Amino acid sequence: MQQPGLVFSRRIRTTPFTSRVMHGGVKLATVYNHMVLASEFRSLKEDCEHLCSHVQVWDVSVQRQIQISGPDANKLVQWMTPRNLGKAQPDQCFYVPLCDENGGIVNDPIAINVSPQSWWLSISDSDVLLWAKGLAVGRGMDVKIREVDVWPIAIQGPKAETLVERVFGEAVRDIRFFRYKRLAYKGHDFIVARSGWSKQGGFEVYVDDARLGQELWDELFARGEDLNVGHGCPNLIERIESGLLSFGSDLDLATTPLQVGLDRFCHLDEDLDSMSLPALRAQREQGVPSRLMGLVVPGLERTVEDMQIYNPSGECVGELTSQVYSPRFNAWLGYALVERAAFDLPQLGIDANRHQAHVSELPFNFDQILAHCA
Ligand code: THG
Repeated sequence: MQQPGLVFSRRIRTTPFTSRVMHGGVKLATVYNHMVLASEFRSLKEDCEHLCSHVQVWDVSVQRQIQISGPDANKLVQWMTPRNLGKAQPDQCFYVPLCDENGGIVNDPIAINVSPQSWWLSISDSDVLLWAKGLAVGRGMDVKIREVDVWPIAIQGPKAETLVERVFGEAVRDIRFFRYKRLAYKGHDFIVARSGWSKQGGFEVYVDDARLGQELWDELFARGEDLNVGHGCPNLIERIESGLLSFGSDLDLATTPLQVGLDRFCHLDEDLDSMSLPALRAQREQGVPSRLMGLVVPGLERTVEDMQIYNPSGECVGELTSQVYSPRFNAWLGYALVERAAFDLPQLGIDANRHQAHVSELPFNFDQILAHCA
């Protein structure tokens, strides 16, 4: 089936790298934070294999930076998240669920404390700017909130460190997971973090100068030729195999961190000024009404249209939030929000109950999956 193209405007924004991504042969794109994001180059399978063997450069400008600065910046950001920000090191990338007064997830950004009174929230796909401004105005807080001109590039894959070291020098090797350094490129300091939305290892460069960013992009491709550097983007197969969650699909305002396995980022026993703590504490007491689980169907080589999941009596006990066929495991992999009554079932029906899926914790337990697929 022919799919429609995408029209760019000030509503669906391009990035400094869009023409390069197009020359790189992007086949499918989506919209995220009102901005274009590639989703496929050759095919999901080939993109995934390349990502897991070599190194890719991703235009992840859609990871917009919401800057919250001013005397009340720390207070506002802490109010928005149940994770204790007091524990953030100055060079740390802090994965923080943002939750509303019911514990519902507003967004799940990476927060960086860029200077003593200033945070960058590297957001997933929802309008954090409006939420933060509303809270600040409502509470009369002394902060400035804006989306800054930053367009992150991700360099991902097993050869990412080699490539990034060629451009930024050997200091790159000393950056630990979810830490960052400011490293010079052509005389300009960029934030370079060991992070990225894959489990293949790699870095993210927070490009805050569009022209230099384009030179950096071209240099990564020039210097990476012998490493088989390629174009890429967040890959559906790889991210599901790796257990990474996607806001808007697997988590949203209707779910809390306790339901989607982000408990470790909620410091419920600490004395924090955070709006979601009472609701999250109450939910911990009562137990969650549903939770996100992994589903596996060995040998099922396609996706399914029916988003419901079923118990052995054929009753609907939840819904799929993400799914993909994994060539590596020759299995269909899904995430599902499963209702409490079905928590202990080892299998659940999918695809109008035509297939039985093995239930797994997230992230998936590969040994268990391989045993099922054997
Ligand atoms: N990088 C940056 N910004 C982002 C993303 C990113 N903004 C949008 C989106 N991705 C935010 N969501 C996530 C979700 C998961 C992770 C990062 C961002 C992630 N999680 C690791 C995990 O689940 O194992 C580690 C989390 C931790 O231990 O702190 O990487 O990718 N800049």
